[in-house]
Amino acid sequence: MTDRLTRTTPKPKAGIVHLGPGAFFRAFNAVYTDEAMAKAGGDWGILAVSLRSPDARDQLAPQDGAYTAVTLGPEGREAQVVGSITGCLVAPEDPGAVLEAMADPAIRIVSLTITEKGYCHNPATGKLMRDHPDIVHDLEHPEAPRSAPGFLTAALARRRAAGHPPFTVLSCDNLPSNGALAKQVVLDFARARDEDLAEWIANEVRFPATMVDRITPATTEADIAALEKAAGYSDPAMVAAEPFRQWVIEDSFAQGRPAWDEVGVQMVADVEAHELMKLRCLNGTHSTLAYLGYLAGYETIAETVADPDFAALCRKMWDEEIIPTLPRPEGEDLARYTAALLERYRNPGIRHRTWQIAMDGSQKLPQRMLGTVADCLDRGTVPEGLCLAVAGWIRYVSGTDEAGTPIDVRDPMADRLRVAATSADPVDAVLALDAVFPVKLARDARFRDAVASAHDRLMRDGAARTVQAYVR
Ligand code: CS2
Repeated sequence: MTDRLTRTTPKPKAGIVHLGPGAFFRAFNAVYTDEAMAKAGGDWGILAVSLRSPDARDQLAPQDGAYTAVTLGPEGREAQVVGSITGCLVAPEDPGAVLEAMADPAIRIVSLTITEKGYCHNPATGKLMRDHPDIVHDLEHPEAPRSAPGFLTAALARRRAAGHPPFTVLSCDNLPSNGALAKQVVLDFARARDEDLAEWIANEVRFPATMVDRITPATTEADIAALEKAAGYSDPAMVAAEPFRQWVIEDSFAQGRPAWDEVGVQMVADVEAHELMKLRCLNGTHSTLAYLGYLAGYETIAETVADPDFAALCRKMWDEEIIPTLPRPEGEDLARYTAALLERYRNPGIRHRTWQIAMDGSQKLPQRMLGTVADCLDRGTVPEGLCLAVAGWIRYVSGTDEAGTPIDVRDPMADRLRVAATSADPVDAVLALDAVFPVKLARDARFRDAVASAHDRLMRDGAARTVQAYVR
């Protein structure tokens, strides 16, 4: 039998509860926090909470919370054992235990990586969806919630009732103004329960914004086997990510924070310019490559950008469409940033599947592409590359690829999207979905016509030839 991983450092005391213990959290928040504690101390261990599946707990518990973070560089791999996780709870098994942990005054930060759809908001308006099934449930059962807004509100209510100061809510998802969005959904939820509670939250709780960046594909059996071969132990909780990482945080914490600034985190007064740069340059082209690359038959991002036409597609979109809409964040050079991005996409050590990134497009498109499109239109230009990407998404969510094979489309709106994208008039039917497309944009004939013509072309010539025609 192969050996198991064991803890190499003493277990810290928990100061953070983290919702969403997936691969990204384990390659990012938990690593930075581990390094910050090693450097500067502090009781900032992390109690991880899964809102859905027991997988993370089942993998982490036998290892007492320890796991291996592997860095996959173009020239090889490096491994580090991470000890910042103190335990892992599975919310559906015992929501009361999660609330109790969040209400404990030793917890000073509750951080989130729950993906876009975890906020239960309308992506086009940023408001809480009152008719979301989890929100309906949580308003009826506030002490046994399912959703992140439900847990945050109930835990804050307990702290207020007990006279404890609130925790800081730290959103680490790829959403613009993620702090303000987290605040919005929590306040919308709290208002539906108790106006006084909502007012207390509005006045007392900090919701700093963050920009997070590290490419971290889902861990595969092959990753686990490779680590086992190299290190001599089997670690099902391991993660593998690229060498690059960047975390920019608005420095607004009511009760302290780990010494993240000592391990490379940028603590700043305003995150917005960094956030826009990352969401539009990285996530915008990532999603573009995901839809068009998948349709062209490519399995990973590295394979997609090995095709020179797809690499040229990114370059052209950055130079002509995306960068002109961006303010320059302090300390960044956008030409250098995007050149480095292409190298990150090319990293052959990272097998990031186009199918994985293609997930949840209805929740991702607004901040990744549509804001840029709207800004271009306001400036009087039609961003053909982004319109092609939107058309690629419409083609993708129809649920059948270019060879007629079904696509496993994962999206909370998958059914509605398929109906719209396979209707007689797919582009108009999809643009009419106002949870995704702001009405002003959907009504802009320049946008509509560019998407429609790209969609016609995709249907006629396929993705590879359409991309080629766009870049040449
Ligand atoms: C990706 C992101 O899956 C996706 O949608 O675009 O997870 C991306 O890898 C990260 O934002 C990189 O920081």
